[in-house]
Amino acid sequence: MAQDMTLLWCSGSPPCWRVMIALEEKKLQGYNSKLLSFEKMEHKSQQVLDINPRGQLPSFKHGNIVVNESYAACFYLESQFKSQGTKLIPDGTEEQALMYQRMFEGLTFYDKLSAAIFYDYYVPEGERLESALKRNKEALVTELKLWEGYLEKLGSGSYLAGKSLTLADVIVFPTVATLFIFGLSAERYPKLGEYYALMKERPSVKASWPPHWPENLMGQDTLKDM
Ligand SMILES: N[C@@H](CCC(=O)N[C@@H](CS)C(=O)NCC(=O)O)C(=O)O
Repeated sequence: MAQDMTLLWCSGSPPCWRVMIALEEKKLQGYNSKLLSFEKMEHKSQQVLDINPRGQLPSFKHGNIVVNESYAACFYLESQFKSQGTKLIPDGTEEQALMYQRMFEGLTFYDKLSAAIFYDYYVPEGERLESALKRNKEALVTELKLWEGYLEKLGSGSYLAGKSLTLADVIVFPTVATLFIFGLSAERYPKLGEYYALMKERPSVKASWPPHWPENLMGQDTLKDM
């Protein structure tokens, strides 16, 4: 069924991972999956540019339809395959509102994470400032406290918008996983730690786990003092 779908992606990219989790949850296994190398600049190859003029990953095609933006691809998959696999948009008014709220706050969360851990990638060498990196890390701490509070309010074993998995989890979980891979302490952020553990067990997450994240990368300590 998914043979007419193609996903170009790179390992460890939260935007790519969102789409992969959505495909798994919607039972769309069997799509054409092409792992590209960021280091080799394959995201700027003709193969990508033909689908995505921005030269970014994910790049996603279903038949002749192109939906590259990760949020858009997740919404598209849910609306095209509504009755297949996990229902990702809840019917309940409150749960649905919370899902929308959290998934779009997820953009800010991802920006704050990126500014703290990919600082050297985004800022050229001569323009880097210790004070700016410190400020970015402080902004991430403020953000982390917000999400810790959201999860605390929902209670143990909850997903981001309530008792069931929704698009908010599909979209925000890769950000949370990246935090822990980069050394965030589950002792300091126990609710986020619990949520990470809950999501890690989902077959969709296991099936799409970034291949370059073996256990031996867990020692990364960029965020250990946050
Ligand atoms: N808004 C896009 C962002 C995609 C994105 O930034 N992808 C990164 C990989 S994580 C990329 O391809 N960066 C290369 C570039 O921007 O040139 C989405 O959510 O799909």
